Amino acid sequence: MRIDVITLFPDFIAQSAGIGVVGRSQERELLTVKAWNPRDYATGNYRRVDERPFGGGPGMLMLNEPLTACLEAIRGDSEIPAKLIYLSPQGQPLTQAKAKELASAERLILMCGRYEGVDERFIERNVDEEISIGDYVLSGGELAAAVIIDAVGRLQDGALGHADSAAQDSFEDGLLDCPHYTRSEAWGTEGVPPVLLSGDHAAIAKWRRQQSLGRTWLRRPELLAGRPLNKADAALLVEFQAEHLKKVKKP
Ligand code: 9D3
Repeated sequence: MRIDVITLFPDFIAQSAGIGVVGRSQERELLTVKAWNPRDYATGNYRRVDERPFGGGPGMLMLNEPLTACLEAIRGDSEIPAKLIYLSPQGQPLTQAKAKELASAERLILMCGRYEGVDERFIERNVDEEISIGDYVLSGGELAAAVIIDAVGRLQDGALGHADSAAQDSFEDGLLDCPHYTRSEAWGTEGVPPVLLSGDHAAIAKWRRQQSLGRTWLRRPELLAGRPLNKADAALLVEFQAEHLKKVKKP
């Protein structure tokens, strides 16, 4: 897969896509991330990339011409067709389902806004999808692009090791992860649920599933709302809820 990114901060994109699972995906040529700077397509002595909005008011917009020239250069750099995705607070929220859909494309172009954003006509003419990463205010689209590159890059075939195969992910089955424990010189096994030390793999799997269900119920009940549980899961959750009630009701 290839991802081209339009950004006034190409170094940030290159750096963030250079680490961890995504960095390794690039080294193994499962993924290529290329950042393009509209400033390189700006004209005049000042190479301006911002402009005042029609109608006045505070703040600037991205200047259209450098964006258009940059996009043309990107489209000309490869024959592979690509959707243009604009990262913006007005977009559809990113989900794991959307990440999967994007991960199946051969090529994507991500556009990061700065200032107050992009001329609506540029969006109408060029943008295929608008995506937000959540309901909070960022100062530009770069962190959102890095999030998408990470979510999509790790889904490329062969990117993940066995341990965190995509099928094991929290959200893959719509539940939060169970708690984890490891060796500690200082803490020993104190506070570690005994079942994890039992060596009984079936009991451990059952406990983990129950913790996933229970924590989802406690912390993110909306994830369970539209989701019928099978008999085994329903029984595990009822047992967790009973245990939880005992704990919180103790005088
Ligand atoms: C005057 C109101 N503006 C500033 C408070 C609106 C505004 C413009 C530009 C708010 C944020 C931004 C920059 N944000 C992004 O480019 C962005 C973003 C985000 O802020 N939140 C969640 N997802 C995304 S994706 C791109």
